[in-house]
Amino acid sequence: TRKKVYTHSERAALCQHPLTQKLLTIMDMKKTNLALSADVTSSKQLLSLADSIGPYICILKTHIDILDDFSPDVTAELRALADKHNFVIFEDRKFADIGRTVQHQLSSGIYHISRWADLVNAHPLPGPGIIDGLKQIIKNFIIISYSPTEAIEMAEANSDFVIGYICQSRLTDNPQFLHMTPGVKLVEGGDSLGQQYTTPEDVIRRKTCDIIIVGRGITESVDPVATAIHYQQAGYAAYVSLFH
Ligand code: BMP
Repeated sequence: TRKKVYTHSERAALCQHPLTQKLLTIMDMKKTNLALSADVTSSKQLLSLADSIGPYICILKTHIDILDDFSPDVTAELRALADKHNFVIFEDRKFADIGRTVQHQLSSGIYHISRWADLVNAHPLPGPGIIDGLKQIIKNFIIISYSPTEAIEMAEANSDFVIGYICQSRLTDNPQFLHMTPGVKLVEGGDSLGQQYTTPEDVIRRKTCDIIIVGRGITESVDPVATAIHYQQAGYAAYVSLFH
């Protein structure tokens, strides 16, 4: 467990990175630690989710390459919605190559990720070159912590760029780094392809992570907006309970 638990606004004041400050301020103002993983294959559906659920989230997480009907208008529209509802766009690209290749993957191709994403993520496995490559093109990224030792080392060495981790439990007491956890549902369980779910309460209270990432728990529910509000409330109540 952590030695000291900071509120979102206390942490915003402690953090140096502008995007971390922005995110923590959004979390504080909108009372949400919910990230929506909008894993749909239709652009219309993606934009509709972003607009209707935008008021309740701090982050919209995308997999832009799963859209069947991608066009640059979609990302322009997403940017407008991010400004309208005040959320951060995180493209879950999981970069994992040498520096020069990830630079191309980030700025070129069909998606031009660096033009519209606030945040991307990378595996620590390729070593420091991946960070150096990404750094020259985008200001913000997070590290996926399947190998925690390497992830922490890389994050600490690049705290001007790395804003946090994708992980299943808190890796470090350093309040500068946000911990974001996927595999969250209101009811524990799994899917038929190996996904394991834990609850908002477990992620925020027991594992002391900062942000819950929820996909199908919301997108496949009968009423996604009402369900998103439910996750927002469950996640935020767990955060508030840390101070009681
Ligand atoms: P869902 O809540 O529908 O299971 O979606 C989880 C989302 O989080 C997916 O977009 C997936 O790519 C992502 N994710 C994950 O599930 N586990 C990881 O270890 C890393 C991820 O990015």
